Amino acid sequence: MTTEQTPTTTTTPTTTTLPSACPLDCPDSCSLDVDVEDGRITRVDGSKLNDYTDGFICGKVRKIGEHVYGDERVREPLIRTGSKGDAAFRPATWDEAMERIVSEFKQAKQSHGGESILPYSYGGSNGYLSQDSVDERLFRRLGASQLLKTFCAVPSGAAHTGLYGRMPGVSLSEYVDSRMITVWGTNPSATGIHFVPVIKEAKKRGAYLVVVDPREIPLAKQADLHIALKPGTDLPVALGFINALFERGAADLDFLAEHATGVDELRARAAEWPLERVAEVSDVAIAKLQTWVDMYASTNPALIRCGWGLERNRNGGSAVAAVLALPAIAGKFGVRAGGFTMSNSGTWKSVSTEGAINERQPPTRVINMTQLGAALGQNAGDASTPPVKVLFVYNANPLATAPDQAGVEAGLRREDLFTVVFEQVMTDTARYADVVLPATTFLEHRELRGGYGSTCMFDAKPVINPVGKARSNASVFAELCDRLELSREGDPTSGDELTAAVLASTELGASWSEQLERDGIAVSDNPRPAQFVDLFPATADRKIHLVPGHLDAEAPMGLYGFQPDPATDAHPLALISPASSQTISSTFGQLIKGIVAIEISAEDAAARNISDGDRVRVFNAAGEVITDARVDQDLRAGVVVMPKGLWTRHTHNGATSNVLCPDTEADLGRGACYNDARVQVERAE
Ligand SMILES: Nc1nc2c(c(=O)[nH]1)N[C@H]1C(S)=C(S)[C@@H](COP(=O)(O)OP(=O)(O)OC[C@H]3O[C@@H](n4cnc5c(=O)[nH]c(N)nc54)[C@H](O)[C@@H]3O)O[C@H]1N2
Ligand SMILES: Nc1nc2c(c(=O)[nH]1)N[C@H]1C(S)=C(S)[C@@H](COP(=O)(O)OP(=O)(O)OC[C@H]3O[C@@H](n4cnc5c(=O)[nH]c(N)nc54)[C@H](O)[C@@H]3O)O[C@H]1N2
Ligand SMILES: [Mo]
Repeated sequence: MTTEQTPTTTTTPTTTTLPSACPLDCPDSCSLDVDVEDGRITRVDGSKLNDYTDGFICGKVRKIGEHVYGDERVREPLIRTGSKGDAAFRPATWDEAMERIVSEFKQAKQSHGGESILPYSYGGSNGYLSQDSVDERLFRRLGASQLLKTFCAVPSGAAHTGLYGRMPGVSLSEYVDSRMITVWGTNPSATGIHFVPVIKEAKKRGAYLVVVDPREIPLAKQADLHIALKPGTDLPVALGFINALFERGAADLDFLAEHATGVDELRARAAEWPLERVAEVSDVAIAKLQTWVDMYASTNPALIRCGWGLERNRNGGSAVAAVLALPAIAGKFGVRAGGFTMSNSGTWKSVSTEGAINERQPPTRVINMTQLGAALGQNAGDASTPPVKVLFVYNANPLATAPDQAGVEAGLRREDLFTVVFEQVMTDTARYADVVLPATTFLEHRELRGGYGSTCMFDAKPVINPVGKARSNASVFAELCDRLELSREGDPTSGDELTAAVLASTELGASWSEQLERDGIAVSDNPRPAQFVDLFPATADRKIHLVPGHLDAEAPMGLYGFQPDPATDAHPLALISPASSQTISSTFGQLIKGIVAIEISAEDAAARNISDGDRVRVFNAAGEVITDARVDQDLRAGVVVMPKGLWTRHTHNGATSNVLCPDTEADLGRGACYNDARVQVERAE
């Protein structure tokens, strides 16, 4: 065992229970108890250390043993022997695999410059030790291209930061005390399960529940009001809401005068959206909109839980900004259980990994990860921009998660591209690699992570030895630095050194470090913040900026400018691809057996002569998916649904919704527009 942990309990002479914490990309950050028998995990369950997750966990992590020990686990370095995409490999030693990578790095740098190397990573680990630390050191010192990480939370982050300076949200457990809850563009029954009992309890105590989601998600069935808007129309809905508040004298002008800037400007922009026009564009009955505005204006305390479903389109940044402006306009701040929650990552905003990286970022070119297909295109390089010659993928599975799947696939097939995929399992992307490196899971390495929903931090030690020859990100990137002679005296590299370097970046680090050592968990200095009571915007003047100039300049139509639906007569249906309860993005996708269906409304199915179980072709100009149809009686017309994160094996033709997703950019932050896919569906013969 590499671990130095002391067992907390001993259930049988050979079973020890060790503490851990889940760093997967989910707001909840569960604390875990892991039973280990003879060096193998036999049980994973929740622990009570995190009182928000309170001892229960999702089904995915409960059976993570199938991921850790499954047939598809990558257990040793592999070198390609067949064609790209075939997953034909031979085993290799770490030494051989590393030497091959080092020689490709050197060659690419020599002939095309450092920018011909593209590191590609995303949400595989939300921890400070396995992303933006030693990996960044290597790629900065190589002078590699930079990756703009735009898959998720970027338009919403830009809006949240622009208006409130990343002011953390109301803690999710506080929602029990709210009298009105609006769940906007998030489906916690899949994506943050611990919020569901909180809402149930609030309802029991009499809270009024509104769900804003094109789908009838489980919470919508219990809601007092379900606003089943057309995808991508949250912006007009929220602006219409703001306008209605001003019009009926329900705007809190005193609060706004004291705490906000841009009030008149926002009011003028919202005035373009009378509820009649909103109803038409969003396809929501005006009576419903009126009831909702009335309830919100008259109920206190009221909370809005804003999720990520509304940001993944051309209007996403402005939509989130307008939603987050609502509590300010309606005067919902200044009391407990009033205000909003978006991401709570702002709890850790004082933490920086720069000390762990230990190298400044050189001014190299930036590539938007959402446009990987274009970046890998044969002719993407010219005299001023070198071609990508080496792609190093880790913490990500772009063939399954990036838009423009056909473009990504064509790029990965390029014979003159050298691709490394550093992975836990043989993903769709890994099948195209020249070299596959085996990565440890969080149960096999140390991870330091601060949550973005529940506001606690964990320093989780490994509970088992690495499976096979798997290694952690930190150790592999440090060795690559060594082999390339890029390491320097004083570079933090071990788990202890990296953890210390990260925590040293913030004044609060000493206190957190002490708590982590003593309790196994650190909590923020203000775990139950009340907005505008003991928590204020982190903007320079501590005010809410309702129309921040930099966002107004960035958005193509100005902030709050609406871009119409991209549907055409040929491709009239909006394809949305929300999270499913079986995967975390594409993680654990290998464990889903069989074909995954597309959900279509009864009305749209009937119009196309499609019955439940029929094989269908879902298509647009970018490509097609052949899969089975599931006719959903509860789904609104005009929308079809296929979960994000599917693998190529889950459809009949090996393409997923991502083949239909455009690589266009949202209005803010150049974020991905997955839900702007517009398609047609027909029966496949
Ligand atoms: N089980 C599980 N949990 C997860 C994840 C997972 O994959 N699986 N992923 C994690 C990650 S990476 C993230 S970012 C979060 C995401 O968590 P959520 O915020 O819940 O995000 P999504 O699942 O993308 O979308 C949420 C809802 O938005 C709806 N939606 C789609 N388009 C629109 C729209 O235009 N307007 C509105 N109002 N709603 C719309 C969808 O129908 C969906 O029900 O969850 C995290 N937790
Ligand atoms: N169609 C569609 N696609 C989407 C979305 C959508 O709404 N629609 N939403 C997107 C969202 S919200 C997100 S966040 C992205 C996620 O996009 P990705 O980050 O590409 O997806 P993940 O499935 O999280 O991939 C993480 C991979 O990292 C690996 N991994 C985990 N830990 C480690 C580690 O410590 N070291 C190494 N080397 N590897 C590790 C896992 O095995 C996994 O294969 O997907 C996006 N894709
Ligand atoms: Mo995400």
